[in-house]
Amino acid sequence: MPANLSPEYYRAEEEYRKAATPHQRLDALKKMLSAIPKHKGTEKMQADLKKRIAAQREEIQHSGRKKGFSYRVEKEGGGQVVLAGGPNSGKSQLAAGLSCTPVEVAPYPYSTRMPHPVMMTYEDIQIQLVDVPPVCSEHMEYWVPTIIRSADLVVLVADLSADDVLEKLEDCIQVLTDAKIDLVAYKPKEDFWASVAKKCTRLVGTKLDVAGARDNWEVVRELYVKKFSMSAVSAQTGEAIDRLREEIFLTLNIIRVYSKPPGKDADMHQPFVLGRGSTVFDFANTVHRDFAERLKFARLWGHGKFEGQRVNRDYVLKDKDVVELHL
Ligand SMILES: Nc1nc2c(ncn2[C@@H]2O[C@H](COP(=O)(O)OP(=O)(O)OP(=O)(O)O)[C@@H](O)[C@H]2O)c(=O)[nH]1
Ligand SMILES: [Mg+2]
Repeated sequence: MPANLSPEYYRAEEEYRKAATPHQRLDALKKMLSAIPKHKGTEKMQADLKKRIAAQREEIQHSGRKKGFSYRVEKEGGGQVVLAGGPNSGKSQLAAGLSCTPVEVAPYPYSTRMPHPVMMTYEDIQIQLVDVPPVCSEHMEYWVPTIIRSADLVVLVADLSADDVLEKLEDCIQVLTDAKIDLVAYKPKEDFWASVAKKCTRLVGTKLDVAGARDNWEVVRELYVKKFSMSAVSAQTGEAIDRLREEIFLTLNIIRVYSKPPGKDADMHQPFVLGRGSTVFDFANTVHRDFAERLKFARLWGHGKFEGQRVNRDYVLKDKDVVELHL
């Protein structure tokens, strides 16, 4: 990534990262292209941006033609989690168990053919889960990596009832590596220009109720405990499913912040969801762009601070903080 890019460019790149619709993504890419300095040193970047703009245009046209269906899943709620794993590993059943909504489950492999988003409730927020067809070397729908690349978290599903669970996991990880997706424990800062996408991943072993599954879990754990955060559950009996909702929330690395208008009660029903490490300034920017520019200070109700403590814009917020913005 070359240096000497303007603040205008970085603003556009940030816009691209936060874009929720294909049209917003297209607008942001165009802004990035126009903000990039035009000289020999940026020729490759310009060409790359032009390619992405063309692909984005195509996606928009394509989704217009094929009414109501797009391989890209629009983000909803506090975060988007994709369930990736081998055929028949239990992804759909896990999506159903976590979200308490029906999802097509079948005893044969390749039963899921389309991306299927469902919403999971964790306390007072909703997190989007996306069930997708299997990831394996035998066969994979070409668009599955695209969905994985744009998700906020990958839940790598391992079938603990299968004695070849390790081989299946390795196969899945290899297929993703070939698709330039690197599964990692912690999400690094996103680099628009990186050719390999590093995706924060939690490994979830399922079908723990089946005989022999606990032994298989020990084997998986031993091998992967240093690489990923991990959980073992049964989507059939519901064992450890409640805990997994919380673990998914924690691995997403997000916090909830409640807005309190001055002189009024806080709205404790609809938290704003921000990335961990966000400041009062980021919160103000999320509430309203104008607020960030006009922000003088904030008052805070939360942990480790006395009630109504005055804090400045650089203050790093914690989960469940209540913030009163003063403009
Ligand atoms: N005993 C038990 N069986 C499970 C569990 N989760 C899933 N299954 C069974 O495993 C089979 C496959 O489940 P699915 O959820 O459809 O698997 P999938 O990974 O979505 O499969 P594809 O979409 O075909 O890749 C079904 O017969 C499920 O009933 C579980 O926790 N325990
Ligand atoms: Mg399925």
